[in-house]
Amino acid sequence: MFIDEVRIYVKAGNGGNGCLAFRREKFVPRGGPSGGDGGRGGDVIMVASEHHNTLLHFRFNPEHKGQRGRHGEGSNRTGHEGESKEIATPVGTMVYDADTGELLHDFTTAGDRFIVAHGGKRGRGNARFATSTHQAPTEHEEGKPGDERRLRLELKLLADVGLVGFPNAGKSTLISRISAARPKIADYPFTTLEPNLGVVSADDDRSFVVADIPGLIEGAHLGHGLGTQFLRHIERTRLLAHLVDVSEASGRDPVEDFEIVMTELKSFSESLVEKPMIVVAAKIDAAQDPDRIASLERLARDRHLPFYKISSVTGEGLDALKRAMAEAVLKSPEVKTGQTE
Ligand SMILES: Nc1nc2c(ncn2[C@@H]2O[C@H](COP(=O)(O)OP(=O)(O)OP(=O)(O)O)[C@@H](O)[C@H]2O)c(=O)[nH]1
Ligand SMILES: [Mg+2]
Repeated sequence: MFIDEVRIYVKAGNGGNGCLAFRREKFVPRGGPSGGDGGRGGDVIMVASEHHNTLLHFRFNPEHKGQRGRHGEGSNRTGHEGESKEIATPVGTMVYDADTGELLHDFTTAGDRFIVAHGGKRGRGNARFATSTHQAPTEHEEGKPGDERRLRLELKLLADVGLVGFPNAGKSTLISRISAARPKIADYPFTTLEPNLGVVSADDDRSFVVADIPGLIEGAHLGHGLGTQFLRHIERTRLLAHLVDVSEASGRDPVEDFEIVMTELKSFSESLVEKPMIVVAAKIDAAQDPDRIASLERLARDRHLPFYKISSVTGEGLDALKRAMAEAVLKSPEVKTGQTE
């Protein structure tokens, strides 16, 4: 299951205080109590929106507050209610109380609303306390504080781009360079045991989600290595980025690596190999022999697949690859079928 996560702080508005006042009018010797009530504090309300696919906007904006209610005034004037604060969140967001871990709400449909912090109650003014035997009350209440909460938001994401390739090809290193994801990286195969997700922001406002999954080896469909079960996590992606280690250190041939991974993808599902694919020559900083890169490039050309060269160590080619991914994601239709979680 793909998860993106943020923590936010919400504070509803405090209720306004009730007022203590007595009417003072010319020719009216004993005016009664006239302190108005305070206004209610504004709520903080989360609203599920179709226009958001990530929790990224919360990272830059982690605090949300409702407006406080105004205090009551003399002449029985009630204070204004505080304005509620609405915050948009993607459909699929689950809201937890960050302190207790309790699940507060699961947003499943667009337009769904949920109050995450209730505004404070208003305080009553002294006019409210008058009775026939108690005509000059001085009691009046303070407004109550609004709810204050720390929330943890979780989003079950579907990735747009899947990274595939041999173990050790540099998939996790790549996602760590282009997103905030910090997966384990190590110089041995099968470092990644579970999919990692990263949200990548392209130049403008656009962002997309990349899934880094375990590596594939020959015979994976027979259970070799980590098998192919985890490939279901990328069945709904719009695009695959196929990383091939072109450095000498791999001890294998890039073109052969490519074909082996394609065979494994195909034996898992025909639809995987039919997805748009970008071929990525990885670790070019460590490739002494230019032929290793050239042969892979030729293969990509023969198959009419876009080809990019990168080094996650020097950063070469990363911006171009990011842009190419963003454009391909934009162009490819959303994949509706075959979802498994
Ligand atoms: N020289 C060089 N080394 C790299 C580059 N990218 C990754 N590496 C190294 O390659 C090794 C494997 O990197 P990972 O990112 O863990 O590879 P992976 O594809 O995620 O591997 P698995 O999770 O095992 O499938 C690490 O030692 C990285 O430091 C690169 O661009 N250049
Ligand atoms: Mg990895």
